[in-house]
Amino acid sequence: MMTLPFCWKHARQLAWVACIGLVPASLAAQRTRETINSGWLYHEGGVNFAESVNFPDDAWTPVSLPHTWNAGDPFDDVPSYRRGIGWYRKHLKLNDGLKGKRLFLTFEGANQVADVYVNGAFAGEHRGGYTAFTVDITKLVRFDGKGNENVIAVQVNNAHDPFIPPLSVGYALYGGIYRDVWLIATDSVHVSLADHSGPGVYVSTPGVTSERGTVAVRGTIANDGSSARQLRVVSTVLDATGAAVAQGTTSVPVSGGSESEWSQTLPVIRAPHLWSPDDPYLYTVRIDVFDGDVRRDQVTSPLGFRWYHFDPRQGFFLNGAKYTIHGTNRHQDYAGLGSALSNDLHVRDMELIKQMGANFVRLAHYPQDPAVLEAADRLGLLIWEEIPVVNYITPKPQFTENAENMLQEMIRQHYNHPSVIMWGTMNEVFLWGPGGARIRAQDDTAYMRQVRDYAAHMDSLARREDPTRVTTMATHMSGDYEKSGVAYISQVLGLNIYDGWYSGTFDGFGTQLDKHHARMPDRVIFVSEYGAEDDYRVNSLEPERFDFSGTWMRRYHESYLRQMRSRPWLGGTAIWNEFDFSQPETGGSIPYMNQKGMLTWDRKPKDVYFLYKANWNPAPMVYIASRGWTHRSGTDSTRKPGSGPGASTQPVDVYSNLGSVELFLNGRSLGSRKPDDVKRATWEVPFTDGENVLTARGTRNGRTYDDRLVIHLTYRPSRLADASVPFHELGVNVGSRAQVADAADLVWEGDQPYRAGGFGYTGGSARMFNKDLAITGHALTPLFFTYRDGIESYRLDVPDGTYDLELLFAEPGAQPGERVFDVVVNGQTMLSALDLAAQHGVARAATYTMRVAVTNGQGIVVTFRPLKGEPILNAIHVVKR
Ligand code: GCB
Repeated sequence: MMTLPFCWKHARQLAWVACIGLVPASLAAQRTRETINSGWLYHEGGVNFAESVNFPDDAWTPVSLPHTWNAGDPFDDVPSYRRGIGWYRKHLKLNDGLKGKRLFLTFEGANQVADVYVNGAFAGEHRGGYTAFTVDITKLVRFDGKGNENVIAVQVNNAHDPFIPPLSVGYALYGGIYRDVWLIATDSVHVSLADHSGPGVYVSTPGVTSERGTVAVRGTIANDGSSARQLRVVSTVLDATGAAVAQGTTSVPVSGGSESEWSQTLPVIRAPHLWSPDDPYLYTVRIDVFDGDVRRDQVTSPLGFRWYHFDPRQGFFLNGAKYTIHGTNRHQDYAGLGSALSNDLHVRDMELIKQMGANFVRLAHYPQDPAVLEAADRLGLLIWEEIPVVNYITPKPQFTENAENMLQEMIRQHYNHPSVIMWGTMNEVFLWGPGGARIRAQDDTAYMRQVRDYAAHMDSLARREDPTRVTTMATHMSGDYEKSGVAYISQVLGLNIYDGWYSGTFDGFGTQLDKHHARMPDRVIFVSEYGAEDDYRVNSLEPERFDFSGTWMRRYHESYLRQMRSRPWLGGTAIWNEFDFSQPETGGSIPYMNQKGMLTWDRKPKDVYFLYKANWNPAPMVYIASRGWTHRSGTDSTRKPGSGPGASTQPVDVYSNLGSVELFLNGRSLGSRKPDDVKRATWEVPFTDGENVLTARGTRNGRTYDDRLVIHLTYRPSRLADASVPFHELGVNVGSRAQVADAADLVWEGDQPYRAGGFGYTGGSARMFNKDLAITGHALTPLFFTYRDGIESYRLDVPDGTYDLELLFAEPGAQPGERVFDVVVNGQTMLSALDLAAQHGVARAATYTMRVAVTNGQGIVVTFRPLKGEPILNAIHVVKR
C-alpha cells in the first residue's frame, strides 16, 4: 500500500509546484499517541517506597483519570479541604511493537507538584497544576517478553507552596491527575517533545491580509540515534477539505544524540479563507520529517488566518474591521467532579458559551485543557489565557522561576491556536498584602516595587516568547496599580468591576470606566470581569443589592450591557463567570459556591443566559424569564384594579430578539410588546391561585417561535384571618424582601413591617451575613443569610386555632455571652436566655418549634427580650394544626 501524493487544489498553483514523491508505507514511521487513563490505583496521603516496583498496591483504590481527590471535601461542612499528597500507580503493559521506540508520557495536568517514577526510578518532576509536562521514559521501561509490565508511580502534592503560583485564590485547588495522560511513541528521529511540552513546531502567519496569507513554521527535530542524519522537513498547508494549498521543504542536518532547530516560510496563499468567530475556518499544517524517502515523524497543527489589533480609542479590530468583543470567563470545575472533567464536558462548555452568543472567553485564572483550546479554534471563540498568579506574589527568585516556566509552557503549548489573542500574566495581584492577607490598600512600597519589577519581567518574557500576540493582566478597582506603575505594563489593561454587587450602584460601572479612560487615554481598557450572583430559589419583586435574587442579577446585567454598548472604545468585555464554580471557605446563599454563573454548577442555564442570547446570538428566540420562580406567592395587595379577588398581578419579563412578542395567560392574550434595547419586554400578569400557563409568541419570516412556562401561585389575602381563603401556612424570609422557595415548594415570603390583620416585624434593622461565613446545618441557607438585628417583636394575625410555630436562627458573629435574649410567645416565655453562639456556634442554623394556641383573635405575638446585646430573627414559619 502506498500513501497518496500531496497534490494541489488550485489549478493556477499546479503550474509551479510539483507533487512530492511517494512514500512506501512499510518504511514510514508514524508516531503513536494513546491515552492511558484507565486502570490506575490511588492512595490518599504520603507513603514510603510507593514508587518501587513490588510495592503492595492491591488495597489501593482503582480509579480512572481524570481524577481529583477533592471532588467533595471543599463543599462539606468540615472546614477546609485536603491539600497534601496523593499517590497514583499504574501497571502499564507495553506492546512488543513499542520496543526500540522513543517513549514519552505526557500529563496534560496534575495539580500541583508531580514526581513521576518508572519502575522505581525517578523520571521527572513538574511544578504547576495547569500546564502539561512530558517525561522521556525510553531508558526506564522494560520489555521482558512476558507482557512487558512496567510500573508508573506518580506522587502528586497540592499543598500550599509559597513559591508556586497560585498562592491564594477564590476557587478550589483540586489535587490529582485531573487531565488525560498520554503514552507517545516515536522514532529515534522525531519532532522534539522536550520544549516545555509544546508541539515542537510553531506556526505563525506574518503579514496576513485578505489577499495574501504567508505561513511561517519553525521547530526542533531531535535525533536520538547515534549517527548524524540529513533530514528533510516538509510543511504542507491543507485547507478544510484536506487539499494541499502550500508547501515548503527544508533540509535539516542533525547530529546523533542532539537536536536541530529549523524554520521555513511557505509560498504565499492567495485570498486565504480568513478565520474569525463568525467564520472559524481552519487550515491544517502538516509537518513531515523525512530521512531519505522514509518518513520518520509527522505532526499537525491548526492554522487560522486572522490579524487583529487593539486601539485605546476605538476598541478592537479583527481582519481589518472594528469587531466588538463580548464574552465571558470560564473556570474548569463541575458539580460532583471538581476539576476532573472529561473532554466531552470541556467541549460542551465551549459550545454552551458559543450558543449564548459570546465571541470571547477568558480562561481564568489558569491555562485550561487542550480540548478547550481545540474547541475555541473550531467553534470560533477568541481566547485570553493566563497563568495562575492571583491576589499576591512571593517576591523571590524561586517564585519568579516557577511563574516564568508556567508562562513559557502555556505560550508554547498553545501557541498554534488561532483562537488565542492575549496572554495574561496575573489577576488582581494587589488584592492581598505580601504576607498573604486581604487588605484595603497596599502601603508597603518596597513590595509594590517588587510587584512592578516582577510584572515588567513577566510581561517582557511573554512578548519575547510570542511577539505575534498581545499581553494583558486583570486588575481590581484600586489605585495601587497606577501608583506602582503596574497599570502601564501590559499591552491591554483588564479591569474587574463589580459596582452594584459588592458595593455601589450599577452606574458605578460606567463611572469607573470613564475615569480610567480619562486618566489613561492611551491604554487599551478591557473589562475582564463583571458579575452578580443569584440563587434559583431566591426571587424578588423588589430586588436589592446582594439579595441573591435572579431579578437583581438580571437588572445588573441589563444595565451593564447598556453601559458597555455606549463605550465603543472598550477593548472588550467578559462576564464573570459563565458557570457557577467552587469557592471553598465562603458563605452566601449557597455556601462554598460562587454563583455569578450564566449557568449553574451542573450547567443549567439561568435567565441571564437568555438575556445574553437574545442580545448576542442572532438566531430567533423567545424566552420567558423567572424559570427559577415557578412557585411564588402573591397577595391581593399586588392586585391591579379590575383583576378580581384571588388574583395577584405581578410583572413577567420576556427576552426575545424578535420584533414583537405577544404574551398569553391561560390562552388569553395580554397584548403584544416590542422588546427594548436589551431585548426585554414586560407584562403585568394577573396570576390566580394555582396553575397559570404563560405562552410568549412571536414570528420572523413567517416562522413562529414560542416559549411556555407554568407558574404556580399560592394566593394569600393580606388579612390572614380572611375567611375566603382559610389560613393554613406562612413562612417569612425575615430580613429580606425576597421570596425563597423550598424543596417542598413552600414559598417563604419576603419580610415586611407589621400591618394590622397581616404579619410583620417591629423594630430592628435588616442585615445580611458576612459573605465569608458559611452557614451550616440547614439546606435552605438563603433563609438564614438575612436576619433582623435588634428585633422587638414579630406578629402574625392568624385566625384562632392551634399552630406549630417555628423560629429559625443563625448567629452572624457574636461570641458566646455577647448576645442573649428571651423569646416570649403570646405572653409566655418559650425560650429563655437563648445564646445562639454558646448553644450552636456561629453561622450554625438552629430551629425551635413550639405549639401555640390562639384564642380571642389575639393572633401570634412573638416578643424578643434582650438580656445582652441585640436579639435577632432569621426566619419564621407557622402551620395551622
Ligand atoms: C474577582 C476575582 C475572581 C472572583 C471574583 C468574584 O475579582 O478575580 O477570582 O471569583 O472577583 O466573584 O468575587
